Amino acid sequence: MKKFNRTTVTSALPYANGPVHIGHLAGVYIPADIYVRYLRMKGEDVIFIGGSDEHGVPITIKAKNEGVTPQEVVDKYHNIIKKSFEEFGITFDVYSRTSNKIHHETASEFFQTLFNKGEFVVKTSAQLYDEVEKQFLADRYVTGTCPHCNNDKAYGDQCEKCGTSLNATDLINPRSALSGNVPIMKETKHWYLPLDKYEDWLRKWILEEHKEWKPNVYGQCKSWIDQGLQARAVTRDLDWGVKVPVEDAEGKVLYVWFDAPIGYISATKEWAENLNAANKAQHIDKTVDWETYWKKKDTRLIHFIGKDNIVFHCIIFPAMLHAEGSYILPDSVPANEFLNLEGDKISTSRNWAVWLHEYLIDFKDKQDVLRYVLTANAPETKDNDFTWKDFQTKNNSELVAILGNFVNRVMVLTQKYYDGRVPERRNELPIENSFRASLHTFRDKIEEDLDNFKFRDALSTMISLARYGNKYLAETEPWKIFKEQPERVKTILNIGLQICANIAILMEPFLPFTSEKLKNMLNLKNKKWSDACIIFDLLEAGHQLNKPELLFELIEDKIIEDQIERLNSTKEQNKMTETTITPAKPDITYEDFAKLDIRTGTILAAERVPKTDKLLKLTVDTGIDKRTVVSGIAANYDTDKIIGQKVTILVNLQPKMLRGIQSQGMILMAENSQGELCFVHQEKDFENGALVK
Ligand code: B3M
Ligand code: ZN
Repeated sequence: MKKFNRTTVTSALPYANGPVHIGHLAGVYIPADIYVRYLRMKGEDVIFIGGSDEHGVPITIKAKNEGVTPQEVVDKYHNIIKKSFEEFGITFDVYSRTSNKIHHETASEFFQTLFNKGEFVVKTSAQLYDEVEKQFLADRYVTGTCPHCNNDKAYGDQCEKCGTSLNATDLINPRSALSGNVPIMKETKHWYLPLDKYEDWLRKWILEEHKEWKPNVYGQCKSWIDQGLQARAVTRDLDWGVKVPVEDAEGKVLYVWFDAPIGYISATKEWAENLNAANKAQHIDKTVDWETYWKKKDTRLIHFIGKDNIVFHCIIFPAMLHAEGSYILPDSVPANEFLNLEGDKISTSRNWAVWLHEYLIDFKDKQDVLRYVLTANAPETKDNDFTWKDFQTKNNSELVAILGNFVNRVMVLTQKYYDGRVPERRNELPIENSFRASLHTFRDKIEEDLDNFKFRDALSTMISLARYGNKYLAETEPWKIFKEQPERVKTILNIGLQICANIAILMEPFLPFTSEKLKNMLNLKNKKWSDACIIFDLLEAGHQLNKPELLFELIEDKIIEDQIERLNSTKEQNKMTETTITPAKPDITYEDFAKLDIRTGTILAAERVPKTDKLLKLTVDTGIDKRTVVSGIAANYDTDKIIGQKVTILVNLQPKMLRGIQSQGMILMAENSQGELCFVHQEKDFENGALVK
């Protein structure tokens, strides 16, 4: 094993185009925070880097939709996200943002270095361009018909109906999402990172030298490399982002995935600057150097991310760092799979999520309950599901019934029998001897698991110490023998309290708020990670404890039902609004519109057209005449229900033969996303033949 003297931990920079939810927490930030807290408790030199990813097309789309600037969008969400992380005890050393000046400078310099070294290739290609908006269209900005499933609302990067990834140029009938116009193809120049050039190097570095990476990460890298790597454009035609710092790059910015990982480096610079300034102000003679954390060979770099970011952190960013030449490479990338919510993929656009800022409104001060459930259920090796029922069960049957109950019984009995003073331990029986001999295995196991990023297992070992404590109480029953064997009870409660104290230390990385509370109750001070499970007497006899308080409380069915109810209504709403709203049609002139002769009318008679499901033959009084119109509304209206119905009718449509009947005109109907039709009729009872204009 290589010897490291410090660790740089990064966690994916969330896009500042929405708040963060439980999926973010479970996949990235909780594991990273547990890991960092653990290293800190061991006294290691570690920095924990975070920040918001504030560039990219989705942010510009959001800004456009909301009629604000991209900067306003990221300011809003950066603050919400930062606050959520603070509230959940994610202890970043710095939480930066990529719209900061320091980041623009750092990313720009990085690009410049690669450019000067001749690491890019320049290519010109034809891309979709919106002539009305005078703008090249990112794939997301183009909609059209999916060539695979015919969905006419597919996006240029993906068809959400059949899930196929697309290029905007694959779409049939592409339209600009900005203007609705048909885009043209126009030549544009971009800088590409030739990943093919690094293929052999990557193959060796990952597939041979990092066989220890998590199987899901290693597997994804292998499949990318085996498929053959291609040059990737690292610039875009966009006006939001880090300007491309070379000549002849007007209107171009760095691709968001080029600048975002450099954000880890910029954030580290910011951290060092801030810390040095603070030290100086306090006359502390200590400075830190950001480069130590990124360039020294004895620094270990670890990226915590979700599985959709693997290629960027294992292949593209390392290739960038390698090309630059002066940086270290990640030692490990413990990516997680996805967390689903009640069986469905978490989705920001469909509001299918448990948002962190909302959780705390309903579950005040229960950060650790969520931290616990999300760690116990972490999608470490496969996708996992968060359900409210499971949340309740884990709270009630594990946190309350095992952990809380054990601590509470020991504390309350000590309070009752000894006024909250730690009793003396006199004689130990075999049960205590064997426990004492095995105590170290709890910490050993937790360390081994944390060192290997197995957070679920580590948490479960911590809980098993409380489980052991409960079993010990059940076997020794101090409350039953207090009268007959007072000395024995002293020993039992002393041991119980030592277990509580060990738990208070071991739980800190996982449940920091509860650990704090328990340490206060135990009046436990200045204990280190290395004390746990080694020093048996963490609490001396005679030590005064504070008043016991409950660590956790039961969550009632009603609370859980309300959450489920809320999700159900989200589901209903989504069904209603999955309106797959038809994209806007191209503009027409007023003259085009004026050609339409639309009038008010009344249905006089209706009959089904034989052998069809949809068609009705209607007789309509148009004010001008009484005429026959064939209309496709039979699925929605019975013939006898629509006699006398006021309608709006296009009267100058060329007559057309439908099933042998000449149809003269078109009744205007509105159609919702479910294909249901309804009449468009006037609010007042106007005479037939009134002009609609
Ligand atoms: N913002 C994607 C994401 O939030 C992206 C991560 C950047 S890490 C450098 O999933
Ligand atoms: Zn499709």
